[in-house]
Amino acid sequence: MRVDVVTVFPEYLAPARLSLLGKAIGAGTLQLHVHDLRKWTTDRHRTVDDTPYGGGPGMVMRPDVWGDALDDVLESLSPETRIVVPTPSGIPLTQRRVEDYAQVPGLVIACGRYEGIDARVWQHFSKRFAVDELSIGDYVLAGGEVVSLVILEAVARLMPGVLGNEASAADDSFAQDRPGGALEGPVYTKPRSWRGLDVPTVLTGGDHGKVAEWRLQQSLRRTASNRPDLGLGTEEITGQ
Ligand code: JBB
Repeated sequence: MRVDVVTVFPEYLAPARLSLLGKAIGAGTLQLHVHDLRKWTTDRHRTVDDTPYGGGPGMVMRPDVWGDALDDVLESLSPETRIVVPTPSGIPLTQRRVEDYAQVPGLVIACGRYEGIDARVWQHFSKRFAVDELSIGDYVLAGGEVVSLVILEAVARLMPGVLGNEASAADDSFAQDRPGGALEGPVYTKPRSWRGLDVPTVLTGGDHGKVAEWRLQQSLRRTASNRPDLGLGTEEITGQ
């Protein structure tokens, strides 16, 4: 698939060329195109922002600069391309949505800075493309660049041949087939005893039924403790 990222900090995307993502780019599985938004400015100071109408703190990114940038970037792209706009006010990124993105021909990720991008940009481009305002959590970042790295990595590891171990992608926290969407439990490897701490004996006993039962219990306990919002109460663990 093809991903275009538009940003005032194109160097921020350099880590995408490393590791698993870099391998996907090298193999041609992922085509990454990073664009400097300032290329579409027309004034001497290469201005991308201005003061907000109605008052308030900070600056807002100008619609004219973003409009010209997206006209050019989208020109040659499939109409099935999704426009993704990182914003703390967006819909939550979930593994389900990552799986959906992995199926489309391309994404254009529009990275805002300051207090965000003039809302008319999305009014305009949603006439021709699906636009997703997207949040990766309930906190505020300084810009959408880190969000674009998150999306790229989450999507790339689902592409054929990227992970190497095709089993791992399906069997992790947030896998849709885990009972009730519970989290993964703790994991262990050698040595069996480390700094006086032993691996739980059930994992070394060779009874695969007991191992599965123990892992389910650990998974539900961790989910109830760390993620009460996922709606798996302690009754699923204690049976009461
Ligand atoms: C960003 C977090 C954007 O779009 C907005 C907005 C508000 C505050 C800051 C930003 C910068 S971009 S992506 C995730 C922040 O409303």
